[in-house]
Amino acid sequence: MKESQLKLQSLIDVLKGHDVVIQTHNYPDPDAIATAFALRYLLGLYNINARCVYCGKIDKLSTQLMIRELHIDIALADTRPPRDEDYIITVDGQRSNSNFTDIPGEEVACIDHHPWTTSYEYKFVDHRAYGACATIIVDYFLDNDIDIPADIATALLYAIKVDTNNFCRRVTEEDIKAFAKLNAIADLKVMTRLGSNELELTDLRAYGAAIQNIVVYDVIGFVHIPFDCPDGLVAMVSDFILSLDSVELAIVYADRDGGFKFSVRSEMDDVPAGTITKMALEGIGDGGGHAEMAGGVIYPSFAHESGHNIDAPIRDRFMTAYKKLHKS
Ligand SMILES: [Mn+2]
Repeated sequence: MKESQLKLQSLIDVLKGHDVVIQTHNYPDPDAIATAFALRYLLGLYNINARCVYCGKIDKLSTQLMIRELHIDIALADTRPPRDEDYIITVDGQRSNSNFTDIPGEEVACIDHHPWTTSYEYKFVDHRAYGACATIIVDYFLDNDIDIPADIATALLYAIKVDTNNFCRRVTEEDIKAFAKLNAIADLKVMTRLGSNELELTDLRAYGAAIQNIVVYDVIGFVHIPFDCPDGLVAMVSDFILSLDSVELAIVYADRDGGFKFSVRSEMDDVPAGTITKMALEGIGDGGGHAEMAGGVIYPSFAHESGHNIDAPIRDRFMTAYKKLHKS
């Protein structure tokens, strides 16, 4: 039997007879949403009743467009909270990650592609270091010879495209295989519409601030966006700064509820984004993630202590961590 046949079977065994809630990470992105959407359909084929929930907000218009165009049924967890006896599957992230709100119900399963950081013991785990979490679900369909409906194929295809930054980030052979299969089924008109609506007019304010405020030390580009913006936008600005030829490490942060929200990108082998973010924010916040991309926060209490001059201590912390990691 193929790996994904066994995996799907053992997931079904765990869930059988329970009401299931599929929880994405907070402020879900296309990968989290597509994974939940496709998994719900798949479980339905095995007579398991599941629904998809998230916490936070769906803050990007292109992600809202994806939900509308593909008729994806996902709701705020608060609108109908799970019951304590419900079984929860966390997708595209793990319980006790800072971007997973603890909702009622028992977390029994996790399907994720991020570095494994939780010590929580799930009854079922499918963790694979693919470029997109969606690719794991595609394997379930393919290895079990299950047809993929067009809406679901389109969501999964878009998820892989976005999460791998158009096949430029952490792509594996499985992502490419999945993409090839999905491309033959997906609604390519919807794909085009999603792809051509990724930038919003209000996003330009953040890009404008980035262009104005960028400071480059060595190969590190620092940007402070002096207002609150959605996580996805901070990430897009970080990608944008990394695309500068002189920048190999992008550190972008925006004001958030009296503290700061970080998005970090690295193309340096010896300076993983997750590691430097964790080191730099230790004691004043929290952070972590992949070698190429990471996120983090500074708590409001620290931002208060530092008063107006917040940029200098932030840069110092990252430079100190950088010097420890970077050889030569
Ligand atoms: Mn993902």
